[in-house]
Amino acid sequence: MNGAELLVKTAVKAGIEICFANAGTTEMPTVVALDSEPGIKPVLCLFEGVCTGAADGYGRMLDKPAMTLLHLGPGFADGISNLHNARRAKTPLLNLVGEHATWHRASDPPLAMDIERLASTVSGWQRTNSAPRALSQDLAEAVAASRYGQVSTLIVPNDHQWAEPAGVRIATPKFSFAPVDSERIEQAARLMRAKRKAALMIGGRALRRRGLHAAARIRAVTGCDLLTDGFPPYVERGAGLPDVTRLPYFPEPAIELLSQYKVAVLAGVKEPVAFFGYKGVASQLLPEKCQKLRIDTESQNVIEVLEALADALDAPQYSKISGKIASKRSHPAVPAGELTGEKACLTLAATQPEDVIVVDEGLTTSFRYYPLAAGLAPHTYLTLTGGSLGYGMPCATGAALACPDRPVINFEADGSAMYTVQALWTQAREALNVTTLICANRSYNILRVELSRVGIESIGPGASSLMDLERPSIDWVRVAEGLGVPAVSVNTAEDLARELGKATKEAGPHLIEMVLV
Ligand SMILES: Cc1ncc(C[n+]2csc(CCOP(=O)(O)OP(=O)(O)O)c2C)c(N)n1
Ligand SMILES: [Mg+2]
Repeated sequence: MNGAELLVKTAVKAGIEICFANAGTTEMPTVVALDSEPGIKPVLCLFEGVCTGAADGYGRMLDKPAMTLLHLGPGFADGISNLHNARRAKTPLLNLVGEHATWHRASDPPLAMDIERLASTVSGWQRTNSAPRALSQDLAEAVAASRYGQVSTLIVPNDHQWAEPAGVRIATPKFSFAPVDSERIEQAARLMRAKRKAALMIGGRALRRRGLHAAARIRAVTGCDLLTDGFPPYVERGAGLPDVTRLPYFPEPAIELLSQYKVAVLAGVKEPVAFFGYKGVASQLLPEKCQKLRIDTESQNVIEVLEALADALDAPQYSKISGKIASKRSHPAVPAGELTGEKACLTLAATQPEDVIVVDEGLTTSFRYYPLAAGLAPHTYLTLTGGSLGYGMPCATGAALACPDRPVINFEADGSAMYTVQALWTQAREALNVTTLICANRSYNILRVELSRVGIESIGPGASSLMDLERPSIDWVRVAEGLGVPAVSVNTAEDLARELGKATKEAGPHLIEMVLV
């Protein structure tokens, strides 16, 4: 067995089932080794930002890592933006990066780059393999580290992949969460029993069903409100589940909302901060006087931590309190007439199928959607946690591969879509059930909103040319069809409802351009 086969066998044993790849000469042994192991599905992505974003989407859905295979420093650099989003989302993710042969590196060949420095900006765990015989152990450690909710990066020299080390055993990842800190739990229980206005801010795994149930139990006995950050990576939503308030994007309304709380217990999230610094507005969103307590660490399972707190408060089981706390089923109607952002949100809420995964990168068009969706049929909702554009299409691609039996709807702003539009090709090739809704407002609209916030209402032609997406306007139907995805353009709510209904029922990817007024 050569080093590359050792890597692939170790990955299979560690539960890795998919590899989003864009490889080159330095990764060739690993490319070949993937055929020796049917356990890993190789998926070609035509840009590394698609590989990393797809691995993020896959990891968010299954809470286990997908693997990427990236080419040297330049390939890794292409993927960094979505690795940043994955890091912010605390997604388990494994990168395998090829490096030049050890004996060749010193001659400084054209593609040589400081991969370790690049990797360190996004990786919670990283290593450059030092010997072929350590490859299996390195990979097992990388997978184990990723399971806590972080990006792991293993850099492997090309000659180590070809080498055939003798007598190496396939290693298995050793992974377990740190135990719950019972003193912390007691402290939190005391705080929450004190009958002061309390917020329970939850994030990460806490927004999965079991975490939500535990949070609801805590709410049932303490009356606390349930909140999450502005851009949660993964939330299970819908009728039967407790609703979690999302912090507004701009700091002023967020600060206003949080000003009522005397106590904030944080689980799976750090203290919320403003997305940007605006002169005269605080960075921290919780009031200074509010008593804050984080009850988990990154190495604990926040679900277990919340369940321990619910038990410490003698909270009844979820089935006993769900009638009081869970969202009731709502049936919003399809609106009529010319499509606006608001009507796009209403139409999606009225039409989305049960069990759908909604990947939201709809920015100024989609922000009205979240409150409309609390009472819909159960579904999963993913957002742009790290703020780096171009996550939506790749993330939808990875989510669809993780959950092939579920429909995926990608609510996607037109500017953001163009960063990683190559993902459509992978959706076509893999026949993925993704329906992309393009929000064609033909501008970087949010930048205009940000400008008017600081009082600038009129801008010159130069600045304006950096914010409009006209001259030419993007022909979304042809872009999609050119990449193998059937597409239509709509400009009324009725047409959108009809096309969305059709697209989500038909197998394979679809794109609907929503021309917005
Ligand atoms: C990688 C990256 N580049 C640039 C930006 C800055 N930026 C934030 S929003 C935005 C424009 C978004 O336009 P679009 O996706 O069309 O959404 P809209 O504002 O029109 O709703 C830009 C360029 C960013 N957040 N991330
Ligand atoms: Mg736009």
